[in-house]
Amino acid sequence: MKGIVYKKNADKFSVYVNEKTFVLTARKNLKDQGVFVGDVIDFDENENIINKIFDRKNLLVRPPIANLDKMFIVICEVPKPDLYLVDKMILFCFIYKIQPILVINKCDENSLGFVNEIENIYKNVLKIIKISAKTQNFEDFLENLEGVCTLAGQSAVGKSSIINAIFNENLEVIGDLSKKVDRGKQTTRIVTLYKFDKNKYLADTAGFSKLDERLIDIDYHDLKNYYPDFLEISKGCKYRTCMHETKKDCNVFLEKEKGNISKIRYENYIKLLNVLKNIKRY
Ligand SMILES: Nc1nc2c(ncn2[C@@H]2O[C@H](COP(=O)(O)OP(=O)(O)O)[C@@H](O)[C@H]2O)c(=O)[nH]1
Ligand SMILES: [Mg+2]
Ligand SMILES: [Zn+2]
Repeated sequence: MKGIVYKKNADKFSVYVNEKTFVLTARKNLKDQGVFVGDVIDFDENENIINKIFDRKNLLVRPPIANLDKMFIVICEVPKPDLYLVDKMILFCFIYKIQPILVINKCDENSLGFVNEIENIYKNVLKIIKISAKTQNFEDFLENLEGVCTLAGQSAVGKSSIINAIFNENLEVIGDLSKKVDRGKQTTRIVTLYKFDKNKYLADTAGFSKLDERLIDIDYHDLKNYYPDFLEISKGCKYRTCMHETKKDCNVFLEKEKGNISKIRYENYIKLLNVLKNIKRY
């Protein structure tokens, strides 16, 4: 049988198939390779043994999770967003083939000015949805919940409230996943997926509240390729290899001055470029 690992407890792995939970162990030859939450596996339902791990789309180390499809990056007006962190998260997603979605939470109290500003900065970068966990106004969030998803964002933006709001909505949560124990006080090391109907999985991890640049494993020369909002404008740079660092011959810089590229996005790009240049990779 085929299933998705939703829980890992030492060397036991749980899957939920045909309305039944199976607790499995991995075959010897799979033990070295490791089995992770999010893995799609083939297992023997009589012996409760994992035979095979299907090829992964991605594998994240901290927190440990495989095959992540979407990351909901949550922000709100208060506490004030750290847009450098947001930009790092978006970049991380693009590198690992995860779809980033920007969630503006607390829309029951955000000012219009704030929401407009965020939409202006990010409209050419990623999908934006506006919700309120407090007033249970989050249909857009549920619609976008598909595949293996996770919440990310700095502390106090409402990540736990969103998970709670989903539970309160009485969405059907399957199997022993409906147990509410430990919700809210997760560590970064243990990940469980909550499974909702129709292939909707949401990781309960709080592990994406910061993002160490060392996890961004790219050559700094390639950084510019992960900025969809720079792409079209960068065709006007004099040199194809332009990294948009200097005024001279750079159309991205020029358009930033004119306000056609977000000043904040640009400044955070330069900051990140310099950080990546100084990371020693072995
Ligand atoms: N006004 C308002 N407050 C919210 C909303 N969502 C969460 N909060 C509040 O924001 C604070 C932090 O929420 P929490 O879920 O703990 O954030 P987390 O640290 O990201 O998990 C709490 O006091 C919540 O009640 C919302 O949609 N609107
Ligand atoms: Mg929380
Ligand atoms: Zn340039």
